[in-house]
Amino acid sequence: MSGGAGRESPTAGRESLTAGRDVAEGTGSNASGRPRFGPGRDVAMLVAKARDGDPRSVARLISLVENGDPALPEVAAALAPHTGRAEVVGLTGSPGVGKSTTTNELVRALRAAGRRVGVLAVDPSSPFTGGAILGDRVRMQEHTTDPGVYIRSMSSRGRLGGLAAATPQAVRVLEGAGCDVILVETVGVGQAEVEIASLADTTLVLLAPGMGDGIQAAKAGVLEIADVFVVNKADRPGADATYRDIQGMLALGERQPGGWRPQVVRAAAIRGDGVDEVLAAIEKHRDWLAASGNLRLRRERRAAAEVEAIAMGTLRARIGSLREGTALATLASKVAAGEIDPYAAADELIKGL
Ligand SMILES: Nc1nc2c(ncn2[C@@H]2O[C@H](COP(=O)(O)OP(=O)(O)OP(=O)(O)O)[C@@H](O)[C@H]2O)c(=O)[nH]1
Ligand SMILES: [Mg+2]
Repeated sequence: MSGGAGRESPTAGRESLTAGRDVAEGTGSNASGRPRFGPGRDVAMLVAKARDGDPRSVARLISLVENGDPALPEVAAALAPHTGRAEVVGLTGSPGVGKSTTTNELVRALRAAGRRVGVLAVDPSSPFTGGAILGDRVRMQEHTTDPGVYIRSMSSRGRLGGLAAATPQAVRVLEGAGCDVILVETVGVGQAEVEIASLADTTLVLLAPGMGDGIQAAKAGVLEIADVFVVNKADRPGADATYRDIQGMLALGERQPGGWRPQVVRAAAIRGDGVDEVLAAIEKHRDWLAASGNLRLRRERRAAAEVEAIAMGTLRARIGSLREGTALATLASKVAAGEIDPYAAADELIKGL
């Protein structure tokens, strides 16, 4: 496995598997000159190569996920036996708080410990890969030639269900490719980030002094999802005040007996300071998860959300296609004419799905 992020061309891996397949029925290779795939075998082959650590295959699989390719059920089935073991760590927080810098340092420390690391930088707010992602790449460049690290940016590209639905699948790809630890960075502190963060075993919420983050975090419900708070930019004035704010807020919060008390760690990621402490807090949380039975619970909750997101996506697509069919039109004219009530019509519609 190698750092696909640094080498990948901007369009690499973007064509869908089905597109490749269409071309494969033509002249022998697709437009980009890649060898063609035969139906059925292509997914198995891609997954096998990804498992061997081929970064291009990992990149293509994640592109399939990102684009909502019709081959996804097949991909998920091929990956399933190889998933469920990696540690997933989410990093979230306001723009510019230092998520990528911290991620970069965590990657360095994890690599030094011999772990294989995957990084997903997820931007729920922008439909296209933009500047923030480029920044991420620059920030993490030192790892892009390390075969033990796979870095990938994802944007929503207008996909139905958004990144909240796609991210768990991308995590599965990285797990399948042999990553021991997967770091998921999401920008901002909105609802989408909360959803994405909730797929992690351990969620880090980053704050920085002078950004009014304490209040922001409380507002956005981020307090509930944080397992570890990282007060980054501790080299700047005001870090102690931010630290005290968070501690104060935590003191007010109620916890069940034996529940997890979020850790608060000070760091200056830009200098690599505090990174060992962040890792120690992650490990401590992981130990608590395992000892308390919460690891299994969290993962089951995550799987439930994943299944639900896929089912909702399927239902939404089917309901969407009903609009084009006659069933809805027929029911609508009956409702408009007062022949049946809209609830009965909705029941009728659902029965027909
Ligand atoms: N002073 C100081 N600056 C830092 C520290 N960590 C990161 N920065 C700087 O803060 C800026 C933003 O850092 P990033 O790591 O890109 O932040 P981010 O949260 O990933 O940003 P987005 O992905 O755009 O939301 C950069 O200029 C970093 O060099 C730190 O510990 N101290
Ligand atoms: Mg970033």
